[in-house]
Amino acid sequence: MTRYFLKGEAQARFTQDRIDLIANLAVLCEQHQAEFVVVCGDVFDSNQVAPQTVVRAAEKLSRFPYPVFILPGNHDPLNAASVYDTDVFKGLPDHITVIRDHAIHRSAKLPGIEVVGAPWFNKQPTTDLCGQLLDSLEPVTNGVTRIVLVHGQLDSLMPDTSHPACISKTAITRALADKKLHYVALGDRHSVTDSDPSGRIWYSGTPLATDFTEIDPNKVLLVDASVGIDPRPRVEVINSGNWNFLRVQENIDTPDDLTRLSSRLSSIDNKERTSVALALTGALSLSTNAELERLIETSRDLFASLRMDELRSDLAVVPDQLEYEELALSGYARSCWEELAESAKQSNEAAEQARDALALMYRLAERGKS
Ligand SMILES: [Mn+2]
Repeated sequence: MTRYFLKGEAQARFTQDRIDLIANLAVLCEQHQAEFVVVCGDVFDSNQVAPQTVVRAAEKLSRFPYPVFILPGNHDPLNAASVYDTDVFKGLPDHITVIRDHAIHRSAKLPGIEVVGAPWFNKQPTTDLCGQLLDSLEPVTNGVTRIVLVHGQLDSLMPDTSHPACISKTAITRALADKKLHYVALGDRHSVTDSDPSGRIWYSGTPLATDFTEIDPNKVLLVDASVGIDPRPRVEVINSGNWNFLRVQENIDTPDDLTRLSSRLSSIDNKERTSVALALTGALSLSTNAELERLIETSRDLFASLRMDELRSDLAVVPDQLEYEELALSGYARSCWEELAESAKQSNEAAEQARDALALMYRLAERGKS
């Protein structure tokens, strides 16, 4: 997965961490005595992902000591270009299963467990794939726990449910009542979501954060299927990732505000795995603005990335009399400054350009002083 704001080594670290996550999950399984893993779609960002990524992920999977069930999602659907039809995936050991149809999977290693899923075959399904699967299921035999793997958006969480591929929660609730399943593992949302009071319909979110929009990323769910049938499954949220995509919102008017921003940035742990988007508002003097630019410059190399979120920022740089005097300009430079300062007071596009020009002049004149 490439992120336009991650450059060079930060992108390489992100890519590697996503692959290492597979081995880390095995460690978590051991720690928590989990017996198998289900992954509900979008293991890969796309079927056109770099061959190196596929080979490396498959190699880690081939060493994974627990059974894994992988459901193709909208990013990695089972179409003609499917990543799951590559030789490396077809050569994976038997305990790594890609869900390719509605067949029920049982394993001698997992007595009393059934896994079934609704894979995506293309990026734009025109029907509720989960509902279709549930229709085809018979009630579960006594003593068996059946887990259903689904990918997509649950209608109960959507503001607009008109899309034909929306997953009907009513259909799931009905299937639960009909004893066709015990637990629905959902994928697509990147935030852990307990989607039903029964505790049987969960999005596990994303095991490694990928974007600024996620609410509760870096998590996996530990589900106790042995008590899954009655009265409700025990589900524990476990940390699995350590990337952070952080929006830092601050109002910057004075040098004190800048100090606050500076200490907020320096207090962030694990900077090399943190991407920061600065959403800054306020009206600041040229000297404070120059300080801010220095802070951004020095912080940038510490973080995986650090940039101004222009859409969410609104900073006006306003020269003050003191700065003018401090620079002790004369001759042409002085009249130029005065003219620009006059334009900067307006509230039009030219004023914005004048303020930018003043900021530049301030920096150059300051540099000339030292
Ligand atoms: Mn998806």
